[in-house]
Amino acid sequence: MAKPSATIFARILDGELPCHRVYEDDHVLAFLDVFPLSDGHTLVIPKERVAFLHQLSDTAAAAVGRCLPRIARAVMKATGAEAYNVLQNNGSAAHQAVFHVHFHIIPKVGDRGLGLSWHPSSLTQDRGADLAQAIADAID
Ligand code: DGP
Repeated sequence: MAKPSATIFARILDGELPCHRVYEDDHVLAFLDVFPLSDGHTLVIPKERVAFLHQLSDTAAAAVGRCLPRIARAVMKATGAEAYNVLQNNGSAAHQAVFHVHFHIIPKVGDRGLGLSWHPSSLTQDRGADLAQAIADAID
């Protein structure tokens, strides 16, 4: 797996590669995705260089969380989109291609935007109780 310091996004942060920047503060950079699913498809990244969401510090996570709604509002205003998806992939099996944490803001306009294949099962009472307890116990 590529080290976060070697990713395309790290090189954008370092100014080695260009981007279409839409927002920047001390902890966060947002720029247009160069392979957009729709007009205005924007990537929001922490400046902290980790691959996965669960590795993010509370400070970096709070910074990203604070600006995501503002950037989403701007994307909607600029594109006229009235619907959008926020997507955040972790791991190759989950379709992550760039191993630096990033959130996609993807406007849904007509048939352009995120396509989803969603195959829900049904949570039983017992399984729900077991899983909720296991996850609650694992929270640090
Ligand atoms: P993901 O599959 O969640 O890791 O998404 C990575 C996204 O990054 C993908 O939608 C395409 C985008 N991307 C890849 N290389 C570049 C680049 O050099 N510049 C920009 N702006 N986006 C990139």
